[in-house]
Amino acid sequence: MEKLIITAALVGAEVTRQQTPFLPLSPREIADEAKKTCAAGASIVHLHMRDQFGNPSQDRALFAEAISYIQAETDLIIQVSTGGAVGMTAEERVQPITLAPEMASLSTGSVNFGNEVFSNPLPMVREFARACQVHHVKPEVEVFEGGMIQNAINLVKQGLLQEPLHFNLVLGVPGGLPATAKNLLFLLDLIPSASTWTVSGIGRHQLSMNTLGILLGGHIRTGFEDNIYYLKGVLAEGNASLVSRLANLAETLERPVASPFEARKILGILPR
Ligand code: KMH
Ligand code: ZN
Repeated sequence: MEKLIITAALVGAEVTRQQTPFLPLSPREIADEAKKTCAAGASIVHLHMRDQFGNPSQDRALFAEAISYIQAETDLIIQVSTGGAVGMTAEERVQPITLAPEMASLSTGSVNFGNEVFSNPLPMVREFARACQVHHVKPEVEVFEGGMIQNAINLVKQGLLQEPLHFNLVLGVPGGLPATAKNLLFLLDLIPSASTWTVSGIGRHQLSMNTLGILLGGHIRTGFEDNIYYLKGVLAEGNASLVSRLANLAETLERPVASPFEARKILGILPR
């Protein structure tokens, strides 16, 4: 099996300081958190930003500030979000791609998201895929439902995505595909055989989905974006504690953890 890539999704768009006091918010806090997760075994950070009030923001300048700290202080692969938060416009969401990070998330379809809808009409998805091409950004295809995989395959046929694709299979979003082993295997059956993949489990499903990812030869995503608890009722005191638990588990299961350099090789990302 390949070495294991651990992605740390540090902050997301939905979690609040009321829910956990350990949530990083400012670019400086997010960069400090990135450094700690790097030391713990992460090789990719998935980034969202927050404004001065802690609200989700896709502001280019906020991303630029956090990215400049992270690049100066670590060799992490930076993956910006193009998902942003429910209700944001396409113009808002696409902003961080123009900074030409190494990676960006790209959701290839719409899904119910709690009581709301995470809306990704195909013309907008095509526009984001084109922006990734223009800025030489490797997309991570975010999948919340099986149909999103076929949409990604169609984008390959249209020349807007290149194989091998890299997927993040997100299970357990309320309104999306539930987090079960059977559903993960169902999604794995749908992705093209040359693809790489990572798995995210939401809330209490994070550890079980990550464990399956390690055992099945995929890669894994953890972090506060998906889950804030270390154990039932016990908050994780930082993203790094979630990362190091997985790094230890992977070592126990004899699946060595990839460095950022090794992760670039696995994903076919050329060093800048
Ligand atoms: N915040 C969610 C609505 C992404 O980063 O690409 C969408 C999301 C996906 O977080
Ligand atoms: Zn995200």
